[in-house]
Amino acid sequence: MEGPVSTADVDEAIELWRNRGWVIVDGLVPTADIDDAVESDLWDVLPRPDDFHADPERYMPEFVGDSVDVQLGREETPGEGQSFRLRQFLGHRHMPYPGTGKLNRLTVHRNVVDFAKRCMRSDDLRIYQTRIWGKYTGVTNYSQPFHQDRNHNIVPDRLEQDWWNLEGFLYLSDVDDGVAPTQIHGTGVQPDPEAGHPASGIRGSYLAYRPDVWHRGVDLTRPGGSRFLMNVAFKHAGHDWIGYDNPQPKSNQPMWCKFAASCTPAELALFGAPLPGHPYWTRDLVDAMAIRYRGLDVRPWIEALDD
Ligand SMILES: O=C(O)CCC(=O)C(=O)O
Repeated sequence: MEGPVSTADVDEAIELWRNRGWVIVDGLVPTADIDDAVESDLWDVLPRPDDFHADPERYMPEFVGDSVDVQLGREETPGEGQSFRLRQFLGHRHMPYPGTGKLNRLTVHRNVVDFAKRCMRSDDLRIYQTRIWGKYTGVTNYSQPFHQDRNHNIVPDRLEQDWWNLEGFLYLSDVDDGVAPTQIHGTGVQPDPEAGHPASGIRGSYLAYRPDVWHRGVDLTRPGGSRFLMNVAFKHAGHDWIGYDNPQPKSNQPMWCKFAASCTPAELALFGAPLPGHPYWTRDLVDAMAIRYRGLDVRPWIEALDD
């Protein structure tokens, strides 16, 4: 393997992502920012680990029922060892999240967005995947085979430089042995099942990988263990063949409106909103935007209108 598994040096991390395909950026988001958001909001969307493990039968229905796809809770794929099992995909929660809004703000944390822009050498990016994923020891065997993610793109991935998208996990809890650090291999041919490097990292670290990187989820083995992360993935604007999550279905709900009102034009553009100066905007539309997202600073849109 070329280079270290993880680094706190952002310049080095960008080179590793571009040249090797993956990197863990150690502590990309300050621990205090993560802890603040987790303590304020995460336990409104997922059970606290101590509660869950003290009484799994009580918390399981909520854990399953609030998952993005509750069908996953109904049956288990039989089999041992490295295999995809339906229940591995429980515990997904879509943005926007309830609470103070701090968890929503983490989605557009400046350090992650700047890192993605520098990796992809563009300011015109879209966040195309944004969700939380919680795993708890004992829910299922989380061990998967090595794979490349084929479900972010409706056509085959174009893998030359600058066609890349950037997949990423922002760690909301410390991820170390026993709580399922993703096993990362690299690009090339499918590795043998025992290959790879554990993507361990403290909370606030960001595992970034390209679509051609082989990786796999592993089981949580620590009694009472849990792992929480936020998927935040980026694509170039206009790459409509890539997608996963989109905010439109919830964009008239108060949680999204509060988040949108807190955003800069550049942050809203990460979800596809036209920037100030775009021909889309008229004075009436900017006024409607101010009503829809009460509190949004619409001055940049007004100032960019043609007279
Ligand atoms: O949860 C993980 O560590 C990786 C999961 C994964 O790669 C997948 O489900 O496609």
